[in-house]
Amino acid sequence: MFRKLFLLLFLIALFLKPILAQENFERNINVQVFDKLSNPYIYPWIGGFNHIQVSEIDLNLDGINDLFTFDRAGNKISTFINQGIPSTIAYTFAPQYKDSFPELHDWVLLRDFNCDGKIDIFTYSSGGAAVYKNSSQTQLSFELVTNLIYSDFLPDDGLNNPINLYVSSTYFNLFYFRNLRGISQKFVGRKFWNL
Ligand SMILES: [Ca+2]
Ligand SMILES: [Ca+2]
Repeated sequence: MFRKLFLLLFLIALFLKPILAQENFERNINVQVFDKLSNPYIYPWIGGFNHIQVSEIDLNLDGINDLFTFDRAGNKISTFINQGIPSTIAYTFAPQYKDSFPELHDWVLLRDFNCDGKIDIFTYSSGGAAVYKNSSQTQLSFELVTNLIYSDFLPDDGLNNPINLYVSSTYFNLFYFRNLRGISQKFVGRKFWNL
Protein backbone atom coordinates (compact mmCIF):
# COMPACT_ATOMS: atom_id res chain seq x y z
CA MET A 1 0.00 0.00 0.00
CA PHE A 2 2.72 2.41 1.06
CA ARG A 3 4.74 1.42 -1.97
CA LYS A 4 1.84 2.32 -4.30
CA LEU A 5 1.25 5.62 -2.50
CA PHE A 6 4.93 6.48 -2.70
CA LEU A 7 4.99 5.64 -6.40
CA LEU A 8 1.93 7.83 -7.00
CA LEU A 9 3.46 10.79 -5.14
CA PHE A 10 6.70 10.30 -7.02
CA LEU A 11 4.91 10.41 -10.39
CA ILE A 12 2.93 13.52 -9.40
CA ALA A 13 6.14 15.28 -8.33
CA LEU A 14 7.82 14.22 -11.56
CA PHE A 15 4.91 15.66 -13.56
CA LEU A 16 4.74 18.96 -11.67
CA LYS A 17 8.46 19.65 -11.67
CA PRO A 18 8.74 21.04 -15.23
CA ILE A 19 5.62 23.15 -14.65
CA LEU A 20 6.78 24.64 -11.36
CA ALA A 21 10.32 25.10 -12.62
CA GLN A 22 9.37 27.30 -15.62
CA GLU A 23 11.90 30.06 -16.13
CA ASN A 24 11.02 33.75 -16.22
CA PHE A 25 12.80 35.57 -18.99
CA GLU A 26 13.49 39.27 -19.15
CA ARG A 27 14.14 41.08 -22.41
CA ASN A 28 17.47 42.89 -22.60
CA ILE A 29 17.92 45.09 -25.66
CA ASN A 30 21.14 46.69 -24.44
CA VAL A 31 23.43 43.87 -25.53
CA GLN A 32 25.58 45.12 -28.41
CA VAL A 33 25.82 43.08 -31.61
CA PHE A 34 28.60 43.48 -34.21
CA ASP A 35 29.03 42.44 -37.81
CA LYS A 36 32.06 40.47 -38.97
CA LEU A 37 34.01 43.72 -39.39
CA SER A 38 33.25 44.63 -35.78
CA ASN A 39 30.87 47.42 -36.74
CA PRO A 40 28.01 47.66 -34.24
CA TYR A 41 24.45 47.17 -35.46
CA ILE A 42 22.32 50.17 -34.52
CA TYR A 43 19.09 48.22 -34.03
CA PRO A 44 20.08 44.57 -33.55
CA TRP A 45 17.06 43.56 -31.48
CA ILE A 46 14.19 44.87 -33.59
CA GLY A 47 13.75 41.55 -35.35
CA GLY A 48 13.61 42.80 -38.95
CA PHE A 49 10.83 44.08 -41.19
CA ASN A 50 9.02 42.54 -44.14
CA HIS A 51 6.05 44.73 -45.12
CA ILE A 52 5.73 47.71 -42.84
CA GLN A 53 3.44 50.69 -42.62
CA VAL A 54 4.91 53.73 -40.92
CA SER A 55 3.05 56.35 -38.88
CA GLU A 56 3.87 59.15 -36.48
CA ILE A 57 2.52 59.34 -32.94
CA ASP A 58 3.72 60.83 -29.64
CA LEU A 59 4.44 57.70 -27.63
CA ASN A 60 5.98 59.23 -24.51
CA LEU A 61 3.74 62.33 -24.49
CA ASP A 62 6.64 64.80 -24.61
CA GLY A 63 5.12 66.80 -27.46
CA ILE A 64 7.41 65.32 -30.10
CA ASN A 65 6.03 62.81 -32.55
CA ASP A 66 7.73 59.44 -32.44
CA LEU A 67 7.75 56.52 -34.85
CA PHE A 68 5.29 53.64 -35.09
CA THR A 69 5.72 50.78 -37.52
CA PHE A 70 3.26 48.01 -38.25
CA ASP A 71 4.58 44.97 -40.08
CA ARG A 72 1.73 43.39 -42.01
CA ALA A 73 3.76 40.18 -42.03
CA GLY A 74 3.01 38.90 -38.56
CA ASN A 75 0.97 41.94 -37.42
CA LYS A 76 3.98 43.16 -35.51
CA ILE A 77 4.14 46.58 -33.85
CA SER A 78 7.48 48.33 -33.28
CA THR A 79 7.91 51.65 -31.53
CA PHE A 80 10.73 54.18 -31.56
CA ILE A 81 11.25 57.35 -29.55
CA ASN A 82 12.27 60.46 -31.45
CA GLN A 83 15.26 61.90 -29.64
CA GLY A 84 14.25 65.35 -30.83
CA ILE A 85 17.69 66.42 -32.05
CA PRO A 86 17.27 69.34 -34.49
CA SER A 87 18.17 68.52 -38.11
CA THR A 88 19.02 64.96 -37.13
CA ILE A 89 17.12 61.73 -37.67
CA ALA A 90 17.62 59.94 -34.37
CA TYR A 91 15.30 57.30 -32.97
CA THR A 92 15.68 54.93 -30.05
CA PHE A 93 14.03 51.52 -30.18
CA ALA A 94 11.45 51.53 -27.37
CA PRO A 95 9.43 48.28 -27.42
CA GLN A 96 7.79 49.04 -24.07
CA TYR A 97 5.18 51.20 -25.85
CA LYS A 98 3.80 48.48 -28.12
CA ASP A 99 1.73 46.97 -25.32
CA SER A 100 -0.23 50.23 -25.07
CA PHE A 101 -1.79 49.51 -28.46
CA PRO A 102 -4.81 47.25 -28.92
CA GLU A 103 -4.53 44.07 -30.95
CA LEU A 104 -4.23 45.18 -34.58
CA HIS A 105 -4.15 43.25 -37.81
CA ASP A 106 -3.92 43.52 -41.62
CA TRP A 107 -3.26 47.27 -41.83
CA VAL A 108 -2.89 50.25 -39.50
CA LEU A 109 -2.94 53.98 -40.18
CA LEU A 110 -2.46 56.44 -37.34
CA ARG A 111 -4.34 59.69 -37.99
CA ASP A 112 -5.98 62.36 -35.80
CA PHE A 113 -9.65 61.92 -36.76
CA ASN A 114 -11.13 64.29 -34.17
CA CYS A 115 -8.54 67.06 -34.49
CA ASP A 116 -7.66 67.11 -30.78
CA GLY A 117 -3.93 66.93 -31.46
CA LYS A 118 -3.71 63.30 -30.34
CA ILE A 119 -3.12 60.81 -33.10
CA ASP A 120 -5.70 58.02 -33.26
CA ILE A 121 -5.84 54.54 -34.79
CA PHE A 122 -7.57 53.34 -37.94
CA THR A 123 -7.22 49.63 -38.57
CA TYR A 124 -8.80 46.82 -40.50
CA SER A 125 -11.99 45.30 -39.24
CA SER A 126 -14.08 42.70 -40.99
CA GLY A 127 -15.18 44.35 -44.26
CA GLY A 128 -14.14 47.82 -43.18
CA ALA A 129 -12.25 49.82 -40.63
CA ALA A 130 -12.23 50.13 -36.85
CA VAL A 131 -11.27 53.32 -35.03
CA TYR A 132 -9.61 53.81 -31.66
CA LYS A 133 -9.42 57.24 -30.03
CA ASN A 134 -6.18 58.32 -28.41
CA SER A 135 -7.27 58.82 -24.78
CA SER A 136 -3.79 59.49 -23.38
CA GLN A 137 -3.51 61.68 -20.29
CA THR A 138 -0.35 60.73 -18.40
CA GLN A 139 0.45 57.63 -20.44
CA LEU A 140 -0.36 56.30 -23.87
CA SER A 141 -3.82 54.74 -24.07
CA PHE A 142 -6.62 54.15 -26.56
CA GLU A 143 -10.39 53.61 -26.47
CA LEU A 144 -12.42 51.82 -29.10
CA VAL A 145 -14.74 54.29 -30.88
CA THR A 146 -16.25 51.85 -33.35
CA ASN A 147 -15.34 48.44 -34.61
CA LEU A 148 -16.82 49.31 -38.02
CA ILE A 149 -17.24 52.69 -39.74
CA TYR A 150 -20.60 53.17 -41.38
CA SER A 151 -21.52 55.64 -44.10
CA ASP A 152 -24.59 56.77 -46.02
CA PHE A 153 -24.14 55.61 -49.59
CA LEU A 154 -27.25 57.47 -50.76
CA PRO A 155 -26.81 60.86 -49.05
CA ASP A 156 -29.34 62.71 -51.24
CA ASP A 157 -32.39 60.50 -50.78
CA GLY A 158 -33.34 62.01 -47.41
CA LEU A 159 -33.07 58.66 -45.69
CA ASN A 160 -30.43 57.20 -43.42
CA ASN A 161 -28.78 54.32 -45.22
CA PRO A 162 -25.89 53.32 -42.99
CA ILE A 163 -23.76 50.56 -44.37
CA ASN A 164 -20.21 49.60 -43.60
CA LEU A 165 -17.64 51.65 -45.47
CA TYR A 166 -15.93 48.82 -47.23
CA VAL A 167 -12.15 48.65 -47.02
CA SER A 168 -10.20 45.64 -48.16
CA SER A 169 -7.73 43.96 -45.88
CA THR A 170 -5.14 44.30 -48.63
CA TYR A 171 -5.93 47.45 -50.68
CA PHE A 172 -5.77 49.72 -47.67
CA ASN A 173 -3.88 52.38 -49.60
CA LEU A 174 -7.17 53.34 -51.25
CA PHE A 175 -8.42 54.31 -47.82
CA TYR A 176 -7.25 57.85 -47.16
CA PHE A 177 -8.07 59.97 -44.14
CA ARG A 178 -7.43 63.63 -43.78
CA ASN A 179 -9.12 66.12 -41.47
CA LEU A 180 -11.95 63.67 -41.29
CA ARG A 181 -14.33 65.64 -39.10
CA GLY A 182 -14.06 68.84 -41.12
CA ILE A 183 -14.69 67.31 -44.52
CA SER A 184 -16.79 64.29 -43.65
CA GLN A 185 -19.70 65.49 -45.79
CA LYS A 186 -17.43 65.95 -48.77
CA PHE A 187 -15.39 62.83 -48.31
CA VAL A 188 -16.16 60.79 -51.43
CA GLY A 189 -19.67 62.28 -51.22
CA ARG A 190 -20.56 60.21 -48.19
CA LYS A 191 -21.27 60.78 -44.56
CA PHE A 192 -19.81 58.81 -41.71
CA TRP A 193 -22.43 57.87 -39.18
CA ASN A 194 -20.49 56.80 -36.18
CA LEU A 195 -17.45 59.08 -36.00
CA1 LIG B 1 7.47 61.78 -28.12
CA1 LIG C 1 -7.30 62.46 -31.87
